[in-house]
Amino acid sequence: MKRALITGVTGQDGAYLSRFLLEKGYEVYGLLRRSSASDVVDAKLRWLGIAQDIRFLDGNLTDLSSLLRALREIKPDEIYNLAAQSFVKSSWNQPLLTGLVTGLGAANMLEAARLEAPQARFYQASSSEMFGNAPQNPQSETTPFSPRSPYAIAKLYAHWTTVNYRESFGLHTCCGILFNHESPLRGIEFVTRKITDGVARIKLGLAKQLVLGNLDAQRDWGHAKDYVEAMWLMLQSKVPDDFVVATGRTTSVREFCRIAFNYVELVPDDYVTLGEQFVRPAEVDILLGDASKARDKLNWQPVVTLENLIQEMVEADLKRVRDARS
Ligand code: NAP
Ligand code: G4F
Repeated sequence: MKRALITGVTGQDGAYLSRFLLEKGYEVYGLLRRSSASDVVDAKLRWLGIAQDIRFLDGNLTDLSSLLRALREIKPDEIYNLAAQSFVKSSWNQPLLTGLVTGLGAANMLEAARLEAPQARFYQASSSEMFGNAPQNPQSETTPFSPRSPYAIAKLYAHWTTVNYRESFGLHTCCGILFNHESPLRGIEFVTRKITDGVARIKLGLAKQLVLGNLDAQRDWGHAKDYVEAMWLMLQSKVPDDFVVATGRTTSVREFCRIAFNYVELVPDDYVTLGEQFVRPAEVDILLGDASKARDKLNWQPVVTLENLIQEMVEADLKRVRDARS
């Protein structure tokens, strides 16, 4: 039975990846950081009905000793480094924390792997945010990076450190340059979930408006459950490499709103207002991925369409809001 260690196990991707690996027969270990909200921190894993199947280890990406101890104890075959301060907007308010967790945290994890589990295959959660306002659309593995947020800068440090550990020490490390991926388990602060939650509240009479920032930004949105499969496929490949994972379709926030409101037979113009507080100091205007390398070398392609993703998210939020009311 293979063993996998997931950092960020309580996040959106950690939850879907855990389910995927459990279904493949893995022993799944998750790094859990100490929280005063320990009764709810595993909510996403419980939503998928798998919290009891994860073996939790106490640790934090900023504490190298905890990572060394975790790896010494379980000697995993595969390590998925998903933990991060992952909310781009917060990275301007907490740039040092973002650098520490999202950037140096990955270096800590790689160093722990080099010392305690050098045979383990290592996945790093890199991001399309690293492309910034790229000179060309779509973006692929050869597009130059041009980060526009403290988050993207931290991810770039983690990305190159992961590549460097492959080249310097021969570790089997892969970076997945994932474009935005969403699900009913997406954090409520991200725009897609904020919209589907807002649509549900408005439809059920609990809210009158939805305040958003830049409606013209465009993102290449896929479903998280498709993207965690790509993570796993990368680590099954004999030769470690880096891959873009995307749908190849880009959509504006405005159009995402239209589809979500339309699903409950409403129109966004009656409810969406603009709030300066949600506009970023520097924006990434458009992201559009070219995942042909992942398709050709990993035989990966996304299954869920944007329309189906939005439908699933709106339905889940309608149910959540109804359940909370009753
Ligand atoms: P997420 O839902 O925000 O989850 C982040 C996870 O990191 C949570 O489990 C969180 O734990 C954990 N974490 C934060 N700080 C930590 C620390 N100091 N030590 C240990 N754990 C810590 O993120 P996601 O959407 O699942 O994304 C997974 C990864 O992929 C992230 O690295 C993200 O930056 C990257 N990524 C995401 C996307 C996307 O569209 N979703 C695209 C590209 C890359 P708590 O539950 O305790 O907060
Ligand atoms: O949903 P977002 O906050 O995601 P963003 O910034 O693209 O980052 C996500 O995807 C990255 C991959 O490219 C990941 F690396 C990262 O960890 C995260 O998962 O914002 C999407 C777009 C932005 O252009 C933002 O300006 O939506 C725009 N937006 C407009 N109004 C808003 C809002 N974003 C948020 N969060 N809230 C708004 O009210």
